[in-house]
Amino acid sequence: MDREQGGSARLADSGITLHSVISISRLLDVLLKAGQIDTATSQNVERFVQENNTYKSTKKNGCSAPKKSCKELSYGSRAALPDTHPLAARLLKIMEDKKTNLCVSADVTRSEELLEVADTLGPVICMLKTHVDILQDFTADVASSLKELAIKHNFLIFEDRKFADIGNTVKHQYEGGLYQISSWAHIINAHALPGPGVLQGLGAVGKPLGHGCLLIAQMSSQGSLATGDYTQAVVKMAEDHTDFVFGFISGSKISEKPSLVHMTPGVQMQTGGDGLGQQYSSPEDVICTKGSDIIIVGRGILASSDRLRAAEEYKTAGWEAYLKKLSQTS
Ligand code: 5BU
Repeated sequence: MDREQGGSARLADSGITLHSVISISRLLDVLLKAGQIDTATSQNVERFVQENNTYKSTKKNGCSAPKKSCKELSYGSRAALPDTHPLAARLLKIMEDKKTNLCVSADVTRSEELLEVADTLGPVICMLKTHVDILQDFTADVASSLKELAIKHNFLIFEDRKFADIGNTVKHQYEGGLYQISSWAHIINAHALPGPGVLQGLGAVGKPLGHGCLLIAQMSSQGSLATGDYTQAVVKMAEDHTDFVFGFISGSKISEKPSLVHMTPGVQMQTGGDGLGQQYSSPEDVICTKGSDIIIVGRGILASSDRLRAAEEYKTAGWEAYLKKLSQTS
């Protein structure tokens, strides 16, 4: 049986054609149709197979690009597409200009450290991701300083709030409370779980301000339930709300629309996990093999004794993977 994890491609590289009796996808089809397994199981297995495909083509630069139906466009070209959301266009332009697809996840608990991270790493990132509710000393001044640093270093601010309630509640959570997120974050994210009302509520606040939202289509944590049909439904919801949603949090490219941006957390040079469910992939794997656009890196940089040097290394790795991806489809 062909497990479809690279064996036939590897043999093909040596001029050998594999004739398999059955493939894993055919087997899944048969079992699904016979009612022996459910859709979720079938999709989980398919995902596992894809994620564990060890084949790296020797024909081009050693990176196995994802299946593509069309040519991969540069960040700059995507910024200029007519249906790209203005905020996504701004982001893609920053990425092109600064030659970076690195978003740093500034998961620190003191405001002074947050601002220090933003000022030090600002020159090498396209985006700074925050968790404002883990700060022990947040004030409105911190938000103002962060905004100034975003202007100084030309990056966008993404508050990783993961809104997941009815429209009326998320509207208040986004605009009000202690943090007044809409007054300083260009980007927020939301779970699609509550249905489109979550976007109506958030959009009522964010759209007039020119802000944008990412939908969480997949998560990097082990055993995440955001897979298969759920992920597909999130893609549809995003594609139906492109006046506010400009992309996804996902492990790989899940929409063929070049106007939508894919951002991936769970990135470190060393793959593995953190013992609390987080699962790591390398920048090369995320950008080149999985076809995502932006790497989100937290502890891979924050835990380093030289954060700037670590961020520069991630910036270079992410950018080289992007150039490799472009060269493979040009
Ligand atoms: P890390 O230190 O690189 O593991 O931090 C990852 C960050 O990305 C952290 O702030 C998480 O809350 C965030 N994250 C994630 O890790 N996985 C996800 O699926 C989503 C967000 Br959504």
